[in-house]
Amino acid sequence: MRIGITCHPTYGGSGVVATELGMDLALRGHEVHFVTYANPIRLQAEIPGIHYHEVKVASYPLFQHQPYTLALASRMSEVATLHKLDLLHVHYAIPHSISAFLAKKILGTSVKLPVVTTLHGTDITLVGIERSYFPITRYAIRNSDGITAISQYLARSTKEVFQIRRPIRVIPNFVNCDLYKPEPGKTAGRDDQKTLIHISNFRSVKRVTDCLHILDQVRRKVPARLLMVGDGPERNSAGRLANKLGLSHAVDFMGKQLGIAQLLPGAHVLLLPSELEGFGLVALEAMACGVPVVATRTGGVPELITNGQDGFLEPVGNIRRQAKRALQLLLDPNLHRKLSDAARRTAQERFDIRRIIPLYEQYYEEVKDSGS
Ligand code: GMT
Repeated sequence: MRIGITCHPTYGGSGVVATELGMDLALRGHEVHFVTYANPIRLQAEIPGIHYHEVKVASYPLFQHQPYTLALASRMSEVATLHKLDLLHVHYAIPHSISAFLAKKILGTSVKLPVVTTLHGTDITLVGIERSYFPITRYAIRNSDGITAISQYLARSTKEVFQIRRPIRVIPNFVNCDLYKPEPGKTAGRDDQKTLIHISNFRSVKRVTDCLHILDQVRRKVPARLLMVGDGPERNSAGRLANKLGLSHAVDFMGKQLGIAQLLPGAHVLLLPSELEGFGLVALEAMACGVPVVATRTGGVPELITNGQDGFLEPVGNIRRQAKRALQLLLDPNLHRKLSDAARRTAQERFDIRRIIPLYEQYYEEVKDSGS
């Protein structure tokens, strides 16, 4: 198939999923056209079958905000015509789904361009429910030819909140278990100091400061450091809290990193204290690397982690219990090994890229055949 993909090309789960999906589709023989304003950060453009089309947004003094959504719609329609796209797959409802809808309108009825929208989490749970975006998000969901969500939780809440009656196909996030894999040598011999890791875009929904409070409690019993990977609005308040708690020497704010698959195997535990997660892709990446996760019981995370078997789930904001779980893992090598092995198994048996990509291929065929 000839597939167009649009995503937010920046650091973030939905862009990562879209990019990995596109690259794997290309490796499976499809022709894949990315249409975005910048090269998605993980895109390996040298893979045969991968094409990238930049969206240029012309500025004009009259515009206080440049109309990216419109420039994107124009570019989508051009790429669809030039490359005879069979389907357009957009990730994150706002604004991509609306641009795709407009692109279809530009093309008119003589050209078929089915649009699949994948919902990732905050496009529904935060942005979509904002008063200014609610009607257009609902319109986008109702008017896409196919809708997928990355967890049962997200499909359910989308249906409830936006009163959607049509089916939403759940296709979970995935990981490449050949790239994300344990490297026992990386933590062996590091028992003098344990390593906790947190990876996110440092938005308030991630509750990054909880990681510092957890580290504070852990360090009362075990020498430990915390790697804080990523950047975003809460970066400064996290830095200030680290100072206030006297933890600056034990916390490494590493900023945005590309080599997550190389960083993760060196950690003993991943912390994911989020208020809400549509899925929690980084938890899956950690599990594939055999790194047990201490996460919050929220959103789609319980569909990934089975509490006590391949990770731990605790209530949002309950630092004491999250710290206790991290300590259990750090102090009991048998428990750590058991959960590490089980986490890797879960990633391989349920979420490996080879299992999930065919579900998208099958869905594309269904949407195409349904004749939109
Ligand atoms: O986590 C973020 O805020 C980034 C966001 C995105 O769209 O880039 O992530 C969402 O999509 C990921 C990939 O599907 C999911 O694994 C994350 O759970 C989801 N984030 C939230 O719902 C907060």
